[in-house]
Order: sequence, then C-alpha cells, then structure tokens
Amino acid sequence: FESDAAQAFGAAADGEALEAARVEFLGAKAGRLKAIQKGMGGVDKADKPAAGQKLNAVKGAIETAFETAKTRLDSGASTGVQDAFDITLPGRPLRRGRLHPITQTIERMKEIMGRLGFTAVEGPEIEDDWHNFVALNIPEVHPARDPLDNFYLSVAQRAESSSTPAEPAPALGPDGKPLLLRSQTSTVQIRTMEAAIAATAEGDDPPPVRIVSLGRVYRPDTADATHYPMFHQIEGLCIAPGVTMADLKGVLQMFWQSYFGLESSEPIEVRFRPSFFPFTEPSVECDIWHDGKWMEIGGAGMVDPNVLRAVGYDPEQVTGFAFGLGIERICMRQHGITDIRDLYANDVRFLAQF
Ligand code: FA5
Repeated sequence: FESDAAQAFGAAADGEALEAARVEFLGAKAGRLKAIQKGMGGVDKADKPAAGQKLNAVKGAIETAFETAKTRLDSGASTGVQDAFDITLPGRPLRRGRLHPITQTIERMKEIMGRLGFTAVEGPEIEDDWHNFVALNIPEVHPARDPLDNFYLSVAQRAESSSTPAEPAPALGPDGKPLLLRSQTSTVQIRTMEAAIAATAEGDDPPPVRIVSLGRVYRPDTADATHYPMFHQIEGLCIAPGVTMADLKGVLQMFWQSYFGLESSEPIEVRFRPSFFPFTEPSVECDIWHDGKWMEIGGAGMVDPNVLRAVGYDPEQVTGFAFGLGIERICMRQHGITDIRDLYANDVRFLAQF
C-alpha cells in the first residue's frame, strides 16, 4: 500500500494527477488510508498499540511521498520544461544571407565605373524593334533579327473552341513591330542618347554622355558550361566632342586595373583585335592580360555615325566609344567557377562560398 502510494505520486505528471492520487490515498472521507483507519476497530486490543504505530508510520511515509512529488511538480521538473530548455547549451549559429556572386560583380563594376565618372542607368528588358535593332544600325534583313537568335514575345489568344487551341499571336509594339527580350544591353545606349537629345533645348549643344548599364539580356542559346539563355552584360557609353579610341583603351585599362588590380601583381594590359559590330566602326574584340594569359572580355568600338544620326547627334560635332562585356564570364574567371550553370542552380552550398 505504501509503495502503491509512492508510485502514484511519483508518476503524477501534473498537479491534477497528483491531486487525484492524493484523494485516492489520503482523502479525508473515502481515501484508502482512511479505510484502513476505519478497519482498526476490528483489531485485537492487545495488538492495537503496535498496529496504531505502524499506521502512523505508513501515514507519515505517504505524506512525505506526497510532499516530495508536490515539490517536484512546483519546480517544473517532470513537466519536461527542463529537458526542452538547457540554457547552458551553446546557441545555434544564425546563418547570414549574402549577395549572389553576379550581384557582387555588378556592384563592384558600378562602383569602379562610378569613380571614372560613368553614371549607372537602367533600361527595360522587353524591347522594341527600334531600340534592339534599327537605331543600332541593324537592317531589316540582318541575321541578328533571326527568331532563332531572339526571344520574340507572343500573346495567348482566346480559343474559338476547346478542340482547336488558338495559336499565340506575336506581341507587337506601338510601331506595329514585334517585341522581344533584349539580346544585348546596347539598347540602353540608344535610350540614353535619345533622352539626352530630348532634354536639349532648341539651338543648344546636346550634353556629353558617360553611362554604364548593367543588366539581364536573353538569347536562345543552349545552356552549356559557358552559355546560358539569360545572362548579364555591362554596357559602357561615352559621347563628347573629340572622344577617341585611345580614351576607350584608357578607360578599359583603368577599369580592369581596379577590378583585378588588387589581386594581380602585374599591370593589366588591354589588347584590341579587329572585329565587327553593326553599331560601332571601327569595332574590336577586347582582351585583357590576366593570370599570365589573354582573356577575352567582350566587344567595343567607336559609335557608328549612323547610330549617332539615328538618335539626333551630329557625327561632325561629337564622337563616342561603346563597349559591351559579359558579366558571368568575368565573375567566373575571377572566382575560378568552371560552369556558368552553377550560378543559376540556386544551390546555397555553392553560393555561400562567395
Ligand atoms: C554584344 O552583345 C555587343 N552588344 C557588345 C558591344 C557593345 C560591342 C558595344 C560594341 C559596342 P557579343 O554578342 O559578343 O557582343 O556579347 C558580348 C559578351 O556577352 C560576350 O563576349 C560573352 O562574354 C557574353 N555572352 C554572349 N553570349 C552569352 C551566353 N549565352 N551566356 C553567357 N555569356 C554570353
């Protein structure tokens, strides 16, 4: 009986269970101890003192067991509170978010070009025929317009009947020409020069322009280690009277010296190779000497007079240079990333390294 009571008190997980056990064993009216006390009447007279003593001892033991259980519950021990919170354990480390490596590269490029006096501007990712092609001196029948080389937009059509789903129709701009995702950031050259001309009062000289534009471009290239259908470019444009190819080379040289300079023990050299772009003349492919080899970084050249004329500049008054570089390739080269797809697989274990 005594051990039954101790067990019941010990097992009580909360105040309610303990109270129920107390009523069962120590209850003043119908408790089991009370029942035993009542049974004392039937004990032989000679045995009574010994039995009374025994009963008092049992009662004391049960009461002690009850008090012990009550103390235990009051201190919260068996509610599990102490098991769940061990305040002496070291905390779990908080993981800090970080910027994507491409975002870091973009921020660094903007900062360096900013110090060279180039303002960062943005342009839309959905472009029209004029800004992506015509104003950039890309004629109506140029392979660059091929639907296989561009993401043209279309609009879903309401189906005539459920059995014949409607063909999507080409999405057209206000000029009635197809809209597309821009395939290069050179579109922003056009928008910037147009805005500068539009802000020029009649009879005034249009202001010089020094901008960079960094953003996404889209081409239906099959993804492989160095190509992705969405990637980023940095476009630079400088328009002013008397700008020459030497200025282009000087700006690129300073840019790369700042970009890689801290890690590179040798001065960065810039090399131009003859090339062709419809919107520059002459046009070059640009390489830099980095880590003991020539690294191709993108295209550049002097803005074609046709482009200047298309937006309203007088090519007799001003000249300018432009360049367009692939940001992923530079970021990859800098960090030793060998597959462009790793940049966009969104594996945090990979991205957390940069
Ligand atoms: C151009 O896009 C020109 N607009 C550059 C330019 C601007 C020339 C101003 C003259 C004046 P190109 O198509 O070569 O050029 O692309 C430039 C860079 O984008 C390439 O050198 C390469 O680094 C990168 N690139 C091209 N296609 C991809 C792709 N699918 N994935 C990742 N990077 C790419």
